[in-house]
Parts: sequence; C-alpha cells; structure tokens
Amino acid sequence: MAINIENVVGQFKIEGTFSEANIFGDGLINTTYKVKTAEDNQANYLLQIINHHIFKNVPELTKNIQRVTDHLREKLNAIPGSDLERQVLTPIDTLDGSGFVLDQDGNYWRMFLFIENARSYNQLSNANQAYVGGKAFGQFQSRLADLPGEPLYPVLPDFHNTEMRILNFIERVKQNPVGRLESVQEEVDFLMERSEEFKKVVQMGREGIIPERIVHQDTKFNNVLLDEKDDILCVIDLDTVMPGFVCYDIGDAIRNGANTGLEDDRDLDNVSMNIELFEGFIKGFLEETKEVLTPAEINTLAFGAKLLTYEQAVRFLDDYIDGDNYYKVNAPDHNLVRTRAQIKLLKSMEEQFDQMEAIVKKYAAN
Ligand code: ADP
Ligand code: GN1
Ligand code: MG
Repeated sequence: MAINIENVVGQFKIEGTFSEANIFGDGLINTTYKVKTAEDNQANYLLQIINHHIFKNVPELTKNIQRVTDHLREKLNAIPGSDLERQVLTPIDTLDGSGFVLDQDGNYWRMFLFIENARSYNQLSNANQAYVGGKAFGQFQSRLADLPGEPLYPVLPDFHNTEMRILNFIERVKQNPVGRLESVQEEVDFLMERSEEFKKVVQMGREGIIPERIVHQDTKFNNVLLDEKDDILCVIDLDTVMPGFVCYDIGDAIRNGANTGLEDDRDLDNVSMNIELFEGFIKGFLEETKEVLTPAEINTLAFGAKLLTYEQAVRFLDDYIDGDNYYKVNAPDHNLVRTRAQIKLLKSMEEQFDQMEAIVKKYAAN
C-alpha cells in the first residue's frame, strides 16, 4: 500500500501544517524523510521509519532515546549559550503520548525536530574534522556517565560482542544459505585466521578488567552534525546507545572516519588508514575522556580501531553470505565490496599499529 506520510505526520504533535516530505540522508538502517511545514516561521521535522526488523522493541527504544535526550538537554541547560534545539535531538511526541506511530502496514514511525544549517559528512577532509568527531563522541559519553535510573534497555543485546559475531559467522558459513560461499573463501579465511585475537575485548569485560559505560555504538562520522564552522553541533542516531565498552565508540569512529577511501570503495587502492586523521580522533576523544578512563581502557583504544574494522568486515560478509538481509544494498555484490574495503583497511591498521599505540600514549599523558 502507498505510504500516506501526511496522515502519519498528523499523528505527531507538530506545529505548523504539513507541506512536503522528501527522502533524506545516507543511513543504512532506518528510512529518513525531511518534512517541511508550509509556514516560513515554523520548524521543519525529521521523520523516520524505524527498522523494526532490527530494533524489535520500539517502545523500549523510544524510552531510551527520550531518557538520553532529556539528560543531554539538562546538561546543556547548565552551559550558558547552549542552543537546546540544535545541540541535542528533540523527539516529537505523538497525540497518543507513545512517541511513535504504528501504521496499518506495520511500519513504526518517529519524529525529531529538524536541525537546520547542519552538515553531515560521509567522508572527512581534514584532521580538524577528526578532532571534532572524536571530541563529539567523547563529550557524548562523558555527559551520559551520570544518567540516573535503571540501565538503558539493551535494544540490540550483544551488538558489539565480537565473540558472538564470530560464532554466528561460523554458523552462517556452515549453512551457506544462498550458495555464495565459494566466491568468498579467501575473505572467510582472512577473518577466521584472526578470530582469537579479536575476542580479547569481550573477554576483558567478562573478567572485569574493563568496565561497561553508556556508549553510542554507531559512531560513523555522519552521525555527528557539525555547524557552519565545522564545530560540534549534535550527536544523532541514538538507536544503539547502550552499555558497552569505550573502545567501541572511538574504534568505530576511526574505522569509518580515518579511511582514505569509502566504506564501500570498489577501488581498494583508495582504502587505507590515514594516521593524521587517527591522531585527530584520539586527541579529541581523550581530551574529553582521559580523566575518567582507566589505564586498561586506554590500552584498548588503538586496538578498538582494528576490532571494529574486523567486526564490520565480519558483519558485512555475514550479510553477503546470508543473501543481504540486514544492510541496505545498491548492487548484488555491495556487501562483498564493503567487506573487501574493511579488510584492506584492517591490513593498513595492522601495518601502522605501533604508531597508533604511540599516539594514544602521547595524548593520554598530556
Ligand atoms: P540511520 O540510522 O539510518 O543512519 P540517522 O538517524 O543517522 O539514520 O539519520 C540519517 C541521516 O539524516 C543522518 O546521517 C543525518 O544526515 C540526517 N539527520 C538525522 N537526524 C537529523 C536531524 N534531527 N536534523 C537534521 N538532519 C538529521
Ligand atoms: C549501520 O545506521 P547507520 O547507517 O548509522 C549499522 C552500524 C554499522 C554501519 C556501517 C544498527 O549504521 O552498526 O557500523 O551501518 N547500524 C546498525 O555503515 O546495525
Ligand atoms: Mg546514521
């Protein structure tokens, strides 16, 4: 059935009158629209279909995001000059008070205030942007450290549990559900050779060597909105904010942001880790977090970049072997192209690992 967006929008408490809705952004999970209102002086909105095949408990997810954004707003309120409509996401409530709309086709919708004059980049162009990205995710984490109340609901349990991801991957390879295994044996072997190494962080957590904290867990650079001057505006895409380990956030930010190529670059010559961008991320992140991180956590930061790159390669290849059920794809081999780019990036990090560790030490010390 054709989606009637105006009808959906009518179930949210918006100011102004619906004018138009257009597909927006480059997310791989949710479907996002910008909704414009007819009046010049009224706000615009960001409307999303939540991917409920992935986020199965939408009421709990909605509550998490409400709690997180309320807390961040309180923190901003105490900082003079804060822009409460642009520095934190503002969820829009529904007429029934649930915060989401379930339409007759089974789609779950939510809405936020649209943050105007914001920039969201898929690729970085300089080390200052990396510094700002690192700072944004560091700040996000430190502002949420004292979130009151019960732990956030684990919307995606074991999201970055690499040990579990590897077990699922081995199972998928065994099943080979759509017959794609033969063409990817080399990639499977590469990943399996490293499987023991990348179970380390989960094991350290289990042994109590590193603590769980509230972390973002999806720290792609396009999940930070920057202002006109490339300063931090707002961290968005809060679906995966849950307890986890600190290296997940800085690790995924570097995986995504310090790549000289694209996440899905077909030309592997473009793909490598840029050490200046790595340094920018670490500098910004540690500026915001080094007072609270333990030495054991600091020791995981450079490793986190390799870990999240490895894990992402496993996730993309797992989805490829499964027949592309998780990520949006634009070609039949898209997930394989993504896997190969992650593998190339991981190799580049392996080559530069000593330097990466030295950079972490430098910024942790001063
Ligand atoms: P996904 O989970 O699919 O990545 P996001 O929540 O990240 O979805 O939204 C997709 C894109 O939409 C973002 O990368 C960003 O460019 C833009 N975006 C998201 N929320 C807002 C907002 N409140 N205001 C302006 N742009 C936004
Ligand atoms: C997804 O939603 P988006 O596009 O920001 C994914 C991340 C992956 C990323 C790879 C909930 O992020 O974990 O790292 O794609 N989000 C989820 O681009 O699986
Ligand atoms: Mg996103």
